[in-house]
Amino acid sequence: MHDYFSSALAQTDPAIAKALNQELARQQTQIELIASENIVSRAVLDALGHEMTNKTLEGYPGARFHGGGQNVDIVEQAAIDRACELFGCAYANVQPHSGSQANLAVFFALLNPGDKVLSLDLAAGGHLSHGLGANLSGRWFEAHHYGVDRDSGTIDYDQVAARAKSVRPRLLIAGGSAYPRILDFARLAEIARQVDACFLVDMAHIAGLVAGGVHPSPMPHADIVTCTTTKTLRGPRGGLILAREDRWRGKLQSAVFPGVQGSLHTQILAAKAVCLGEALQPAFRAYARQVVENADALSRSLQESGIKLVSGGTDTHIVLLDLTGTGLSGSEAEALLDRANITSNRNPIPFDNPNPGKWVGLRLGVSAVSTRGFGAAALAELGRVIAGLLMADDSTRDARLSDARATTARLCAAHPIYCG
Ligand code: DSN
Repeated sequence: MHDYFSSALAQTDPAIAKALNQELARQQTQIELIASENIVSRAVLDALGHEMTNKTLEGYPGARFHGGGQNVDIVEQAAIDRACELFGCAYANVQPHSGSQANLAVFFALLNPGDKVLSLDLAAGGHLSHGLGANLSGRWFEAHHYGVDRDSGTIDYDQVAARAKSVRPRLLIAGGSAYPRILDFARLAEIARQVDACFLVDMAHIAGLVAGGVHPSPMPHADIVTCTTTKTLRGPRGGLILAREDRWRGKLQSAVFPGVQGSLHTQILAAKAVCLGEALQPAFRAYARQVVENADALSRSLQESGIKLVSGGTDTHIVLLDLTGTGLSGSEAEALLDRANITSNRNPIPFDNPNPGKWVGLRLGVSAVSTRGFGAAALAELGRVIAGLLMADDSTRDARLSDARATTARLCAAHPIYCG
């Protein structure tokens, strides 16, 4: 007989408990190199699993549509205050359920259906919520894109300026999911000003690097900034909307609720507050420094081993491999690394085939392994192992896979997670 309030999941639902345990074991024994992933603290996990999940609440602190919200008010206000302190902004909305929801709310706040937006092309590292045809942002708004220079793989700001002059967008968007280089926020803001566009920076991937002081902040330049609390910020799944000035408050508050969302994910608000509090600690700056040092070590090691990188390197946590010289597609490379217990994802590279099955990019990111305690020497070793696998032929592949598995096991054992 199970007791509803006290029986553990393993007793009440063994099938799901087993899958969860297998997932924990997978994370403990695999090297996580997906650039959008990280490893949250026990404190964040405690908040995520808290009974606060039972609370239904709409509205904002002090102005709710349900009773009993006093404790969630404390949590949400703490998250707002910490976000403002961390990023140096006057406005923060901590309710978006994801980065895409945050972007959708900004579209809803600033644009009318059919208005023009100008954003980084998906294959050049942009994001689907910035105007992809299959996404609401591209279906209900007129999306135009700028790309990167074919030779350097980096944004050609003159081209962005020319595109902005011809398109005349209402919203210029910077940021994305796979651009490995520092963005020139001042230049992009100037381009937006010249065409009377609002300037949105989606810093989902780099928020933790900005918070940790190793990437320039978009805050002095952007009208509005969105991000996720996952990825480099090392928190729960969810989004934030931030603004340097308070002038957008009314529009943004009502765009999130009731515009595109209803009630809060209350336990996630608590986890966001915890992660933002962690990011304000000096240890977070050390973590952020380690992330860029590790990405640099991985990028150098891959290149020294003969692998080509988009833009020739990285300034962030992202390393984007151009597999054209290896004969592998992104999917094949992803599957090969998976056999060595290294997790990654296929990705387009600039000017890539639109068919995902034919993409020739592989995206790696070093946030999770940096959280885990890997240093630059481990990343250099991983670079050699990965390059060896990607360039193996039929006569060498099995031996290299076996060596790679041994390396993965050794590194994971040396840097355990969630023990005890
Ligand atoms: N945008 C996706 C990524 O970067 O992997 C999910 O966050």
